[in-house]
Amino acid sequence: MNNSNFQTLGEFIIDKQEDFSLSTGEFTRLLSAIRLAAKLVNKEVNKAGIANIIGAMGSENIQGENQQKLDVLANDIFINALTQRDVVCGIASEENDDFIIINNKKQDHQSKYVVLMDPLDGSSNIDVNVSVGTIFSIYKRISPVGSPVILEDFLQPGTEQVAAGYIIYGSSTMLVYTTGNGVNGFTLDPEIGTFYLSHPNMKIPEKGSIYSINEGNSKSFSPGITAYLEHCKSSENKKPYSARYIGSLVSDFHRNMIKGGIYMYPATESSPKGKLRLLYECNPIAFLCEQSGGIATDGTNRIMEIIPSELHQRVPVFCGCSGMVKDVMQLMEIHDNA
Ligand code: AHM
Ligand code: MG
Repeated sequence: MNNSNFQTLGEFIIDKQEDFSLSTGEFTRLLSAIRLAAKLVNKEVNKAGIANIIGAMGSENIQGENQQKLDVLANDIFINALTQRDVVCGIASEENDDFIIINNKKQDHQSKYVVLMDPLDGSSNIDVNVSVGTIFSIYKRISPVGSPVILEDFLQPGTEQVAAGYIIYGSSTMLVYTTGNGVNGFTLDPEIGTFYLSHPNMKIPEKGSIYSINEGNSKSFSPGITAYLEHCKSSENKKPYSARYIGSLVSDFHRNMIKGGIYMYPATESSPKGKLRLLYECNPIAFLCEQSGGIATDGTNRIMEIIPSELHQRVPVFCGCSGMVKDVMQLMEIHDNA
């Protein structure tokens, strides 16, 4: 294959920068830092299996350190890539209790962007060789430039996102992102370490026939959700929908976006507010979902309009094809509000 015919992610980012006449290049450099961190995490994820074998044999790495857990390593890689380039003034991560104030080489807190991320979502899947992902979300700070970031810079509703995306470390590695003008997907050529535009202007089908939910929790589902699951399996549809649940949000959402489907994580007995995090998982996925033509809701509210009250807030989530999400919302309206 002659890859030189295809647009690279780097070229795409620069082309888009030219759309903003007042652009300072800071956002372009921020996306470039994420692209670099994605490649570094990809390298680590790909060697996870062999590292385990070496680890199991009692070996240490070259510095004599024990193997670091991959989600912690991914967190460090993203934080380092972002802090070393003066492209963000703060980071909040699913891996850290509190947000991080950044004021590195460029003094006086001059950067205007904050990044919120789940550096390695679904990391329990690593040991069984199943795809995992990084999810990120970018906002402009609301506190004045020149001062340290504050909690309110991170507690903005998803509608304020400047960009959001994910990296899926799968049978191939892809970076998928939006800046509010549609969704574009880039596939990594691992031989030369370059992401190429492979999925321009991604659109989720209006209707689909795949449903993704941890049905093991079904005893604690509301009557509306139970009715929707019956609908998924019923012969009212041309044929029953297919159940597909990887247990790795990025992989389940990515598949549903391409093939058409719905992802659901409702409130359960053990997670009464839902399991997934509003800021690190639901908002960025909701932005991508809407930008590709889908819907993302907590059952009643648009995910991106929820006003966050804490960094690690959890919410129920239903996202995917608009037709499917409308169906489950309608059944919840009928059965759960009675
Ligand atoms: P994590 O952030 O601890 O990895 O948890 C998030 C993951 C999602 O990727 C996935 O969809 C969900 O948790 C699976 O949860 P469950 O095992 O309860 O079905
Ligand atoms: Mg997660």
